Amino acid sequence: MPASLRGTWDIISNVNFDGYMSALGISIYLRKIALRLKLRKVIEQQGDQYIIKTLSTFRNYAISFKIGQEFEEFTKGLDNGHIKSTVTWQGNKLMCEQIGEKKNRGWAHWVEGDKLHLELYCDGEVCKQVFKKNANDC
Ligand code: ECB
Repeated sequence: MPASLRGTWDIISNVNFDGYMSALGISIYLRKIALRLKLRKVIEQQGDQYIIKTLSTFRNYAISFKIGQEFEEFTKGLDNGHIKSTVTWQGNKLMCEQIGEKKNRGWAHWVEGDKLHLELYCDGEVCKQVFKKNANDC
């Protein structure tokens, strides 16, 4: 069983977020705002059921899913896309495939030591984010 992703995690690095957002068709205006945000992930898990919240001072975003079960995702407040998403474990990585208008879209989460890693994929662009466990979260 891979390391638990559960907890509250605060971003410490964010590489090529702008490239990822550009691939999603986000306007320069929103990208400039988004690039300044200190993103937080709050991940809850009960068995195969997960909730992943992305929190910021500007907007929040949340998904809820069960491992291996396709769900309809509406990326409200992001690129406002309707996609079909499926999350599975591939080794120690929690991988999401997001089928829709955008090619090669998805993400991967994994834990290494006390860090949560995230890669966001869209149309050949890869954004790499790293989060550290929030000090108030045991
Ligand atoms: C929700 C905080 C970011 C708000 C940014 C606002 C405007 C920019 C519009 C789109 C930017 C594209 C993506 C935002 C980046 C992170 C949000 C969630 C990324 C994601 O798919 O996370 C997964 C994996 O943790 C779970 O939804």
